[in-house]
Amino acid sequence: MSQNERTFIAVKPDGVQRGLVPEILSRFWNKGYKLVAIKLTLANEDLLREHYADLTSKPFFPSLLSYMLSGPVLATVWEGKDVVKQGRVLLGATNPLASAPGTIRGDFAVDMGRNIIHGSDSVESAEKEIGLWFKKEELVDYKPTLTSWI
Ligand code: FUP
Repeated sequence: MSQNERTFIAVKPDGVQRGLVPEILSRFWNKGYKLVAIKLTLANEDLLREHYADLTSKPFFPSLLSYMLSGPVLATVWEGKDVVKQGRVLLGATNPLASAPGTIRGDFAVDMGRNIIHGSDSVESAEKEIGLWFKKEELVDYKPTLTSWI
């Protein structure tokens, strides 16, 4: 845990198409985190096989793949104290039926296969995922003026 910890958060195709991007970005900004990278992108199968390397043998992997390829993904990187763990708290449980109200999945989703958002589950995964989805020069280094007191 550090002040400069980073996490990878992706709004999945259903979240983008349902217009949930502003709501989701607001939740991270309002919590006090700093956005350091953002892009709307179409994933490809090679990227997703690396991103979900531990899930490729699961029976649900083909449907996860086609879901993640069904439209643009908003890839983001956020920075701040304990952002990996706190990001997962903001997201809620993987299965939206188990996600508490007040969390992103708890408020906006009902289906595990359409759970609108991804967040890194550890600092190590975050480093791997940031490297997969972003080039080094896409991560912006700046001092936030609005959140520096949080
Ligand atoms: P998470 O870390 O919350 O994204 O959850 P996982 O890495 O375990 O799963 C990645 C994605 O696979 C989930 F967001 C949804 C999907 N999934 C299923 O569709 N069925 C399952 O049984 C488990 C995961």
